[in-house]
Amino acid sequence: MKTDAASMKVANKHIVVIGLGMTGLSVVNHLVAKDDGAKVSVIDTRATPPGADKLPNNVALHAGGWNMEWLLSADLIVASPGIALATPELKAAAQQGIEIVGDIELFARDVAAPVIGITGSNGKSTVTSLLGEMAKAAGIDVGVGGNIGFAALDMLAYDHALYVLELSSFQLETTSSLEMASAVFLNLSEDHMDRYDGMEDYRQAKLRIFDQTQLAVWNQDDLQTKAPEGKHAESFGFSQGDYTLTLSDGNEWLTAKGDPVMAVSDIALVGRHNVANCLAAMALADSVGIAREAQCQAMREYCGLPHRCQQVLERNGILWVNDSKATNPASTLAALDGLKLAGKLHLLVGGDGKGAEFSALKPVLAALDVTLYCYGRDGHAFAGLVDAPVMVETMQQAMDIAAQTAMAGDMVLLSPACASFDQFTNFMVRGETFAAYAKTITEQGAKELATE
Ligand code: UMA
Ligand code: ADP
Repeated sequence: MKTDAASMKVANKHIVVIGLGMTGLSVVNHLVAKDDGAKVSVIDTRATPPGADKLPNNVALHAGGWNMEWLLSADLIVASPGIALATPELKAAAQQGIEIVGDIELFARDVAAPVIGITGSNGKSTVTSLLGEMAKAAGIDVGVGGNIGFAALDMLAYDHALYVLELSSFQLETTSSLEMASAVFLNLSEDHMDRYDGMEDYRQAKLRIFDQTQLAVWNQDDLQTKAPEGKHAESFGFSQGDYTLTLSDGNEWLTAKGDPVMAVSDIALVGRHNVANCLAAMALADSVGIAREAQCQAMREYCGLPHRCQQVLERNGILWVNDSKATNPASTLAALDGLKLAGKLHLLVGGDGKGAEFSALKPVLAALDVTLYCYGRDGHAFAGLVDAPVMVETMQQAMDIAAQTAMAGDMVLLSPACASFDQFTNFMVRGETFAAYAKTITEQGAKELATE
């Protein structure tokens, strides 16, 4: 642990933590473990915040709204990523000069090993976990966490030799002193428009990842990700440039700085977007000296995380695919890219659209034999994309109809282009519900057929 001035900033202070979800709880535990005289209080605007039962006894909680007395008497506010800095209460605190940081800033102040950071609109978790696998294959004691679903501060207790951090734009907004060995901005597409004043505002939040990195890695196919000049020692491009594809004997090869490393056909992950993800992961792996053989081993073996274009069931020749993590239009486009089916596509879309615009899907859907099922709060926003959409209230209703109409060779794909929060706790619960319900209704259908 660092013992410099930065790390001492929280000693003997009144620290108010905003939010008691995964982040808030990790912040509380981190601050309490320091045992340095700081008084820690928590505010969560939800009536029953998820972490309340795990809160240490000596930490006070105000739930169900704001407590301005606590907030405005704080020496330091640690805000969870789910709470916007533009919230009037936080703005009032900022105007009084109270410092507001996030969990990653606290992580930055105490981390004592190299850090690699990954941001972008899509592919963050895939690249983060793949890079983690590469490091493990090289025998490195690596911590993998952040926005991927394991709070960054919870990793510090393990004293890892390397940290691979997935960073959301929300986390980057509240981070100012994270020094990294390398960092990547994978791609930019519309997301979180309910939190940003347009795309440029969102992009600027993501570009903060390059503020203090030795090596900046950006996507040469997406110039919006380009690292600003002069802020870092080195800069590499992927997709085109330093980490790219070359052709050899008619086969595509992942190629690093002119060196053909592995045939694309040997990558275990499926989909064109994952080729770009591999190139980005290779650039980051090189930055900390992970051997090429370890990189290749991970790329040959790693099949990806659940809820990302994951085949969950094949029954009666019908394939059920869970892409619940497709929470914006670009990720749904990635799922449809190059999709070849013997039969029809039954595509389930809808949920919480986060203010997004879905028209980019229209020409892609026009080229497919598809039935579009629109459900959830913003399902109506998809209605104009095809001629005869199936409009329903819930994902399960869409699945019932799909199960009744699908034939051998068809695919039922949940790739909703929306967040899940209108009807589910999170994208994982949505994906698990999809997988479980697919089994239930196809088994029921089989029994009905047997008794006919
Ligand atoms: N909330 C309130 N009041 C509060 C605090 C939170 O209403 O006082 C709401 C938020 O608006 C949000 C929900 O509660 O809808 C969760 O917010 P949170 O900040 O408590 O979230 P955590 O449980 O701490 O989870 C966060 C990330 N979530 C968000 O940024 C919304 C998780 O990423 C991340 O895995 C976790 O920290 C650990 O780092 C999830 C996510 O959806 C997967 N991220 C977004 C994305 O990937 O697009 C950014
Ligand atoms: P993130 O953590 O940024 O949400 P994930 O790796 O979890 O990214 O993938 C989220 C969704 O985006 C999935 O539907 C996945 O298939 C898709 N996806 C993954 N990588 C890319 C990419 N490079 N470009 C577009 N979509 C992608």
